[in-house]
Formats: sequence, structure tokens, C-alpha cells
Amino acid sequence: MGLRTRGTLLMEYNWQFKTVLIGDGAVGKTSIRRNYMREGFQSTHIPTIGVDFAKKMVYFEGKIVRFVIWDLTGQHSFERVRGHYYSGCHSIVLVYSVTNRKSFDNVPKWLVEAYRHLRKLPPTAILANKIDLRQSTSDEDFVTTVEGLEFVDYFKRKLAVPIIFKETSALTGENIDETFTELIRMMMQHTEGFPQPTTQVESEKAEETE
Ligand SMILES: Nc1nc2c(ncn2[C@@H]2O[C@H](COP(=O)(O)OP(=O)(O)O)[C@@H](O)[C@H]2O)c(=O)[nH]1
Ligand SMILES: [Mg+2]
Repeated sequence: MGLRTRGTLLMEYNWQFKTVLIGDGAVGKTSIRRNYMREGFQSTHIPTIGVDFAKKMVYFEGKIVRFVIWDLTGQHSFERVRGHYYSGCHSIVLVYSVTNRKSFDNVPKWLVEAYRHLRKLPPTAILANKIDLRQSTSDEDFVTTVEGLEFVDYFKRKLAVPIIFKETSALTGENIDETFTELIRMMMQHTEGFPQPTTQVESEKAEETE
């Protein structure tokens, strides 16, 4: 599968997917990405457009997937980069925090924003993050599971978009891997029948070879 040259591994991959993280500030987007990317983590900062660009090779049902996650950094003018940010993405991860009701109320705004740029929404994961905090405190106005489910059901009925809803914690890792595994499955199904890039070779700092 791979060829080691001067400490790097040339890897062939069959599929390449781009996903974008969206949602209000401080809801845990970067933490979710970091948690998922803990293995084979590679992050490249593109300061000019304020985007962190993380990639990971994933072995999925016998295929090698090069999975790239785009994540806006703190100091950016999203206005300037939004077209570029959404361009060519195969899925969306929209995050809100259960501890921040405003971030939940803003979910429709983020969907409209994505829709405006993509015309047709790709597979989407809506994540209710920071559930560890809801579990440890009971007297706050935290967004409930039922509220999240009801919103996603409504959205599913309105638009024919493959969508999943998960409650996550970037702190404990709950449901993070599951989310991305399901997302990759949805992207594969969604793009079936479309021409795929021919197998390409990627230079990776990987330790394994077969
Ligand atoms: N308790 C808890 N804190 C979290 C979780 N996810 C993120 N945070 C914290 O929330 C803050 C904002 O997280 P960050 O990932 O930078 O949010 P972003 O602005 O959406 O990228 C940081 O202090 C994180 O440590 C979570 O699931 N649980
Ligand atoms: Mg961030």
C-alpha cells in the first residue's frame, strides 16, 4: 500500500473528502476537530485566509479516504473567506453548544448561510456539543436532547438532505468518532455514481506500511 522514502510514506488514496466546521464561536468546533484528529494529526495554518486545515487518512470499508477538515481560526473576517471556505465541500459539521442557547437559536442562520453558498446542501451533521457540562449541572437553561431532535426532524422534513444529529463532548470524546464515521459513510453514498478522482499519491508522515 505504501512506499517509504526518506522517512515519509507515499500513500495512495481512493477518495478525497472536504468537510467544513461551522457554528457560533466557542461552541467547540476546534476541540471536536482536535479530538477526532488525535491520530495522524496534521494541521496546517493558512494565515492569509484564517483557516486551519487538518487532514487525516482514514481506512473505511476497504477504501483509503483522504479526509480534510476546514476550521476557521479565531481572528478572521469570515466575510472575506466564506466563498472559498465552502467551495467544493462534501459535508458540513454544524456545531452548537448545549450550554449556549443562542448558539442553538443561530443554527438556522448557519444553514441558510451554507445553502446560499452551496445551492444544494451536502450531507450534514448537527452536533450538540459540551454535553458533559449538562450532565454535571442540572439547574441551568441548557438545550435539551428533545429540542435538538425536534429541530433536526423539522429540518429533515423541509429539505431532502442527508443529516445526522449527535450529542457530543469534545472533552470526553463522546460520539466524536461515531459522528465522523457516519459522515464518511454518508459522503460515500452521496457521491456514488459521480466520477471520483483517480488514485492519487500523498506524502504523509505515517509510521505504518503494508
Ligand atoms: N466542558 C467542555 N468544554 C468544551 C467542549 N468543547 C469545547 N470546550 C471548551 O470551549 C472553549 C471553546 O472551544 P473551541 O474548540 O475553541 O470553540 P470554537 O470557537 O467553536 O472552535 C474552550 O475553552 C474549550 O476547551 C466540551 O465538549 N466540553
Ligand atoms: Mg475554533
